[in-house]
Amino acid sequence: MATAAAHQTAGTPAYGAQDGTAGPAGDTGTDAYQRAFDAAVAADERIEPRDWMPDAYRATLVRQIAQHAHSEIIGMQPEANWITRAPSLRRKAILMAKVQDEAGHGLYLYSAAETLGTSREELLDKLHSGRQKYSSIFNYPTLTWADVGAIGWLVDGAAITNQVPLCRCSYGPYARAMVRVCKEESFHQRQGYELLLALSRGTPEQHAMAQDAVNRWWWPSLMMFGPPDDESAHSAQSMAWKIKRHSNDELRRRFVDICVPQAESLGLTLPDPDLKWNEERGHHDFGPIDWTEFREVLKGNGPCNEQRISQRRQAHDEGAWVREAAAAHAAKHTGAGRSGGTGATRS
Ligand code: BYC
Repeated sequence: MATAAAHQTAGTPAYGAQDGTAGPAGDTGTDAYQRAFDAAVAADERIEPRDWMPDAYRATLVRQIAQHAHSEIIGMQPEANWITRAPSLRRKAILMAKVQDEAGHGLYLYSAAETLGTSREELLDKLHSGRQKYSSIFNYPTLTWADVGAIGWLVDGAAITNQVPLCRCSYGPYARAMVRVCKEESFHQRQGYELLLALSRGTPEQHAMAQDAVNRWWWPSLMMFGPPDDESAHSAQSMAWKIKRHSNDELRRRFVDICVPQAESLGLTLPDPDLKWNEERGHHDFGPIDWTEFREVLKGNGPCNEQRISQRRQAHDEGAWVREAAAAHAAKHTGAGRSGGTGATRS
């Protein structure tokens, strides 16, 4: 919420008591808080960490932001796989920067989740034990160099289509994190497009490699937007709370419409014989998505699910000494501050 004062001037009670027991003067219980929350959402104001919010709103945000954060850090793996094999120093530097950006996105998102009262340790534990999801897309392998281009163009393109509306999410810290993430994702999408264009205009073998990558990544990219609207468990409530601004199908249609002319400029074909412009609907029609495959990937049966999680667990275990050293360093400095030390012991 923008400010408590803004609510008072709007005739709604000020926020602050997270347990909802101390209502505004003359009002007790959570009802007044609920009304103020509803009014803030209706007025397109931002809900901030110290504002009262319904438990289910908080839980939905933690679920979505955690899944998003996990996707960013798991999403580093398929591309990092190509850093040592990038075909030039320029491509290597670009790819390293991109993969580092994904780590940064994970950090912004875990921090946003922490503002909701959940710790990063708890979320990582849920990821490692399979109790929280990450995006289905990262369970597919990167078989050739062209896959790096296809991920940038299609996967980051889909991510931007999904995430630009999240910059207007009702929860302030998530919305603000998305602004920076989207700027960086735009760079990622362009590097993918430029990489595919170079391959497409290269030798016949390079063109074929680019086409093969697009063939394999197209359908999984469409699945990134989530199940069809009539099977989306959370969409209606998330849209009512203005966490999501558009339905899964709406964003998927928008993405297809964006990609068709881009594929033409790339000189590549999208692997869907049913893809055609529908004048009446003002959108492209496209063929059926294999939702059985999507459900299997979510159940853990995609081509790389096991590999992704075991590599993540291994990286976490191998990083234990860094976390321990950081905690010891922080404790040393906090201790020095508390004891009124002169700072002489600080490094
Ligand atoms: N994969 O009711 P629904 C990136 C789950 S990272 C896996 O429609 P909702 C990048 C869903 O969680 C991009 N699970 O859910 C990084 C729910 O399960 P639970 C990641 C999926 O939340 C590195 C169930 O299916 N982006 O760009 O209303 C390199 C029912 O679905 C998927 C985000 O995370 C999926 N694709 O809508 C390059 C964006 N789809 O929780 C690039 C933020 C659905 O009930 N998230 N499920 O067990 C969102 O916008 C929404 O959460 C979704 C799903 C649109 C994904």
